[in-house]
Amino acid sequence: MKSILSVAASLAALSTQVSGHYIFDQFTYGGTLFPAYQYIRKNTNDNSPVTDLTSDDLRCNVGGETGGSTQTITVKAGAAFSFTSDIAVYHDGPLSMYMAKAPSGTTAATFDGSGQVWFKIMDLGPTFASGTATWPLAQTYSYHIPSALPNGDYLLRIQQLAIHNPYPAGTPQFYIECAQVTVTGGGSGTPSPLVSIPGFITGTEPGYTVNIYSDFTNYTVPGPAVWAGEDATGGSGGGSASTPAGPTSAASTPASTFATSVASTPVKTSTVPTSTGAVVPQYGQCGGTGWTGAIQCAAGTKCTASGSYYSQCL
Ligand SMILES: *[C@@H]1O[C@H](CO)[C@@H](O)[C@H](O)[C@H]1NC(C)=O
Ligand SMILES: [Cu+2]
Repeated sequence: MKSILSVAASLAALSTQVSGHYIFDQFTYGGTLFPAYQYIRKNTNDNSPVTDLTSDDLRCNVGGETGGSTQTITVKAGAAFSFTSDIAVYHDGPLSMYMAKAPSGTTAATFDGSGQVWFKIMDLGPTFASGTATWPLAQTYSYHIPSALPNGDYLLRIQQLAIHNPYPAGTPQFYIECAQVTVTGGGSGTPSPLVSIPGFITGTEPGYTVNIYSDFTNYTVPGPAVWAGEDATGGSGGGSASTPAGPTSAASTPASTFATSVASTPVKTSTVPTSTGAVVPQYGQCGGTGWTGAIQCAAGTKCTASGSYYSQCL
């Protein structure tokens, strides 16, 4: 016979599961939204976050040390992809994407993500307007494989850092998944800076400790800087056996896929800028405090922050 305590414990466990949150279980490439976990590592913690800053689970979520039955998808440098969650992200916080090359002797399916191997390819922080922050809450997050990325097997990691329960009373939550990709048509760039996960966020960063409900006027996404040369056209053209990811793939990819786009189902309806809006030309403003205009940069340019107050397409 169950004691009251054990019943309470099972109820608590149940409600932990049910009150879980969201999970990026679907990958889109080449216009196809693939079934859950086909190319994304299957985690074993349902849709719950990781909160331990020292845990290896921060790499590819709980249960994501290796690929299991997850397949690896071939993607072209420069091409667009998306991660989609089961329900739209609804906890305030920034979103980032990282990649790590599988060292020789490993594949995207077998690599555990250990070592100082991770680099960041995109960040999405809040926009500030009239003292109100608007977070990039959505169900689908799109970006592109960096055109300067060398060919090979990579883990492609999405991370939403939920900071809706401010530290230290609350603990920020990491919602993470890893896709397994083989990059072709790549360039000759050298991704940097490289960081280790765990270790890349120590818990002292303002973007981790901030109270978003009090005097919240600027924000820096935690973790390393985004790889600055990710879309630089590779060297002098000779030398590499790989197909340059040049005009061909750029021309066949719509301009919007080169912007940091937040696609579909914004949770906060009124204030999420654009997604259907205009494309901002090179040097045009695409973000910053108070900015409510278009945020999608023209093909070949990227929305780059010059501090929190002004971002332009460069
Ligand atoms: C906002 O900017 C100030 C001044 O640069 C800085 O000290 C603070 O850490 C920033 N806050 C966040 C949350 O990034
Ligand atoms: Cu939650």
